[in-house]
Amino acid sequence: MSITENKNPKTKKIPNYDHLVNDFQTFLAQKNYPEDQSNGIYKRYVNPVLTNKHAPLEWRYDFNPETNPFGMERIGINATFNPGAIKWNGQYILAVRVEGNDRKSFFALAESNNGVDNFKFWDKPIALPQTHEPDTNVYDMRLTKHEDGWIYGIFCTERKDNLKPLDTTAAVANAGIVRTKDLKNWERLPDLISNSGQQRNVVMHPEFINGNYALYTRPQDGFIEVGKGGGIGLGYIKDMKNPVLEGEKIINRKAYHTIYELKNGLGPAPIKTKEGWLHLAHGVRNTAGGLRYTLYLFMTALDSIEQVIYQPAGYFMAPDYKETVGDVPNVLFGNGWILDDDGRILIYYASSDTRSHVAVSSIDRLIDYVKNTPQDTFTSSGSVQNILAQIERNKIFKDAE
Ligand code: M1P
Repeated sequence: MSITENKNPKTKKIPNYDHLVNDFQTFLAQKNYPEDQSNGIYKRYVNPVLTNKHAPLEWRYDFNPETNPFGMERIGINATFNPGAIKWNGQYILAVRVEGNDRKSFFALAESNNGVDNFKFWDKPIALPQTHEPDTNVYDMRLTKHEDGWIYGIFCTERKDNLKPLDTTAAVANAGIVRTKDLKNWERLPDLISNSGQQRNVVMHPEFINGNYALYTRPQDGFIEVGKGGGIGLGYIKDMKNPVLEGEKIINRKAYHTIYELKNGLGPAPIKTKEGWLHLAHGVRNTAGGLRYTLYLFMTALDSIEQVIYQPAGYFMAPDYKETVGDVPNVLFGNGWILDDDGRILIYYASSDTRSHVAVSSIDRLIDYVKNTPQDTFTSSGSVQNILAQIERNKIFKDAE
């Protein structure tokens, strides 16, 4: 196909963006609704809260007719996923992993006044300050409002593994750290210094523990494989300007024949409840169809954050049929949630590394869920025993009918 350019300035058409702008505004104004069906634990909302179509037109189009005579999209946005979350000045803010068609991801904040629809990106993405060793790619920011008065953003920074110069896929992952007081000005701190070769899924605990910062980690041997390491770790840092991780130990291990058999990692910072610290995490297992990522919950003790006191068996949320489809199929990943003033918990999660969603529950429901859902027995016969015991307990209700 050949394109003939109209070189006559009198008859030259100027691209008209009115239609695009109107469609974009209509799209952003769409209402979202909870699904009719629920398991009583949480309710999913029907529409994703953020997709690549939410990216502002100014990011994607060059509106100058001289430099963009065909009105073409210049910079494509591929995906908007794995958002960190915070409620700030009454607004629900997501720190989104936005990925361009060039595969690079970056962070951009999106805001809504109700947390379930009408999310709108701020005008500009975050221009992340760099360390002496520039990031090649950054992703999955966890936001923690710490009692020291700062909001910390801990994310994965990925760089080429220079020890394997001939392998163009070899990478090293570590935790990058920024902090802010207004979500506009970000101070970059040095990257995490730990004993592990690689780190991903690093999350800051919101309170000091014995005067130290506490960080959840996920030490791993390789970029993808956790190897002989893995599990959700916990370590301590004295000074965030020199973030040397000390005393790292695994508090939530991966285990054979579970949903976190291959690897696991913490999601957002835990929520403090009257019963303990509530955690959202992801577990990964291998299947004939590739890796499957699901979300699970556990709770640690208020007086000892290293101690898991409740952990229901199996997953809390798994990809539904639509969610299994995307760039990396069969993945749910959640690194942001908000405890609202009325006890609602808005769980932000992404499906298949492509788009972001919300599901809503409450603090009371999730405490009940972690305390009263049977724990893993690690055997089929144990699972059957759990069902038989429940049937037995239910008898008195059936007999009373
Ligand atoms: O592709 C699924 C996820 O893979 C990684 O998570 P993890 O380190 O736990 O395997 C991350 O790249 C994450 O962003 C991604 O969603």
